[in-house]
Amino acid sequence: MPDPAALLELAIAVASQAAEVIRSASLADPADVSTKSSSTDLVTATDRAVEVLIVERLLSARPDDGIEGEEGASVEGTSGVTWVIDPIDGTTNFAYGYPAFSTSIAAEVDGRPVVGVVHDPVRGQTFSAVRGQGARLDGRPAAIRLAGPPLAHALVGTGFGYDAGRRAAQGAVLAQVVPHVRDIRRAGSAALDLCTVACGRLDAYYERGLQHWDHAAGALIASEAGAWVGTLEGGPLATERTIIAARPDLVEPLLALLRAAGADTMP
Ligand code: LIP
Repeated sequence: MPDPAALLELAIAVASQAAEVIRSASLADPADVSTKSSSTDLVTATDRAVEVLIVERLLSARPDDGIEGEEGASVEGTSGVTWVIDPIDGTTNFAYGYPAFSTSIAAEVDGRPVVGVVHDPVRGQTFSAVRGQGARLDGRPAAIRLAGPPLAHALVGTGFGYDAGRRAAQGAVLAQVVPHVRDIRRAGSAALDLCTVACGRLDAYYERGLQHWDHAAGALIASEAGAWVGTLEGGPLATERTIIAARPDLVEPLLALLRAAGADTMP
């Protein structure tokens, strides 16, 4: 078993180096922005450059590790450790200069996250967790709001996919959810949303269609902070499921509300 503290230290250092590139990036040249899975799914030259930097730094420190990156980096490792990387989570925000995006780096051992780091280059904040050792914000313990308002007064985060059909279905579910909560927040970065629950700035978050790299680090941070992290449909976190992170006391009413809203039958 690799030393989790060493993996954490490496991930934090590399995420901070990535932040320097992100902060100094300019998207002046329109060619720097292109699309992927749909016309609304943006990728920038900075996403790609930051992923190359992160992979270089991780593999120069740990050459036998594996890599799974959003922008295509894929390395089969021999050490049992695989790094799951989202160089810029919230790329649409980044491309617009809308200040809500992050770098997400998780270390998984035999498919299980053991270390998670989410760095917010706009606020200069680093969320982190080691499995079984709690969550931290800038090195200080971070925890969910243990007690708080009932669902009707809960602040809930969510998000929408890049496929128009799925967006329509997510909008229909949201129309059913909004009257039954305090309000909704749509930040645009799942990794940040999960960390926002982890430090009590949101009471709950749910989204369907997230990729592994969107949630690998943030889900560990939220669960180590005391949140219930799971899926509406039951079973492990997966793209075809609705991922939820919430104060434990909100889980049952939130699951019931999402089911009543048809979230478990969305495309
Ligand atoms: C984004 C997620 C966000 C979701 C977007 C997109 P990306 O990831 O963080 O929660 O609503 O559709 O998936 O594409 O910016 O890495």
